[in-house]
Amino acid sequence: MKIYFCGSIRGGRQDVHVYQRIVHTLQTYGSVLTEHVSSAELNDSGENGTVEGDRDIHDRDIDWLRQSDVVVAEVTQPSLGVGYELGRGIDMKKKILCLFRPSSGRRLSAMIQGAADGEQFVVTDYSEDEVEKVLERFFTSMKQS
Ligand code: 6IA
Repeated sequence: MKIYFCGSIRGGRQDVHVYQRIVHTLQTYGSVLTEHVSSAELNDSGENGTVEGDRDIHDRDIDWLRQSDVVVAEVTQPSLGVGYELGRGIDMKKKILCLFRPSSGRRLSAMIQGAADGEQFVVTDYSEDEVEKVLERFFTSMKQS
């Protein structure tokens, strides 16, 4: 299974340790095309020393999104790029799981919360120590449907 993981980069890297835990768990379910999103070396300017233009990043990511079987997004840290990927993913009729931590004190955008239909587009509140449990529940229900 090809998994596309979304998490904030230029939107802010505060949650990178959570992204690492999610990606580590996702790797037990399939191949994560966007593992670099959880890299601690990637800063909030979205650079890691590689010379890569924004258009190349965009085109490669959209190509991976197209190839993916499922999209998992950590949406607690607001990110324009993640919101964009989710919109494109909905259009491509991808199965999508959004993970939000209410303990952040934030409120999730109505455009994400309001898109939830409980089937194709699932939004789940969770806490960091529930990552493994929440993903297990999601992938088990995916297998059954
Ligand atoms: O607006 P943001 O930068 O927060 O958007 C984050 C989302 O866009 C992530 O889910 C990524 O899939 C995608 N994205 C944004 N910047 C990059 C990027 N930068 N590389 C790959 N995906 C990106 C360059 C890093 C590279 C040199 C390793």
